[in-house]
Amino acid sequence: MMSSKPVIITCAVTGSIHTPTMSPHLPITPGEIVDAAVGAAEAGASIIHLHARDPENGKPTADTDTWLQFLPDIKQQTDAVINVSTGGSPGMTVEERLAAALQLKPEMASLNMGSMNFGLYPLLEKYQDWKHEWEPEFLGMTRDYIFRNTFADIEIILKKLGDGCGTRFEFECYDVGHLYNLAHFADRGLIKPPFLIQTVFGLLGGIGADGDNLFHMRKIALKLFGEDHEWSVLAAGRNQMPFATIAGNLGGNVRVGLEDSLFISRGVLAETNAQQVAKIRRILEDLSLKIATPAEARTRLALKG
Ligand code: KMH
Ligand code: ZN
Repeated sequence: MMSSKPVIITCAVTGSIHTPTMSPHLPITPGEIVDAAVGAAEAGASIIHLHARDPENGKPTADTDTWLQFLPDIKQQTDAVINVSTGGSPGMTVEERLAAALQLKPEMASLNMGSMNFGLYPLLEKYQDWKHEWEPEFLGMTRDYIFRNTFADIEIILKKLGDGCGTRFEFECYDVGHLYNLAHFADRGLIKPPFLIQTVFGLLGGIGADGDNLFHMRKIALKLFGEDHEWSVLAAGRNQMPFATIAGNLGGNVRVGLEDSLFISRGVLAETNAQQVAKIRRILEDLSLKIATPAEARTRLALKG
């Protein structure tokens, strides 16, 4: 049965996977990140998921001062929910990944629900003529990279950021086991519903972007969390829009943005994050679905506002 609930669109504007060589449109500087976030919010995103990059070379950074160069402006210019990554980027320690969020005390932060291999090297093989030396080194590192999110790490983030700062979470689940990890923390009373469950498809190391997997993740999330969760979907690369379209039509929420795909259609780079938000909004509205406002997202996710 199709839900009539408005679809919450999250836009992840820059991330820490793509590098400057891959697209001239990837937001890098604080000004570019502000413009990307404001444009995405104006196009219909009610949540903006953020990472910081070194303005000089685009490398993902954990430096809180860099965050402070764009976050206040985004808050001032939009009503969107700010979601700060605690996933950071390959190579950062868990402490580094958490540092900015602990100071910024955002309404939302991402929380990755299990350790996994994280392979970016297929991207490495697609590009040449790198703009910066760090890019091939960074992508090559993921031939043997473990994205660390142990039970103890997760518990620390829940306590320090959740209990300590009133931040609520986008629970990133890259495979079926991550849903059970989340249920474990719910059973222990360390998290309270409603849970925003971001099911992630198509990253090497996580569950593949196969339609059967989408339905399976949805089914298990429903079994484990029932009415206590808001289901959302992101798929990397070319599966971004098809998966978001299916999720929206199944009563789910969606995430788009240049963090997850650099493209607007086959072989065509997105020039802005807003283009991707506008596209999924258009598709969903054409299918008679409504788009959630930031106020609706805050209520449904029980955010501190
Ligand atoms: N890069 C995404 C697939 C995080 O920032 O904590 C997942 C993500 C992780 O957004
Ligand atoms: Zn992220």
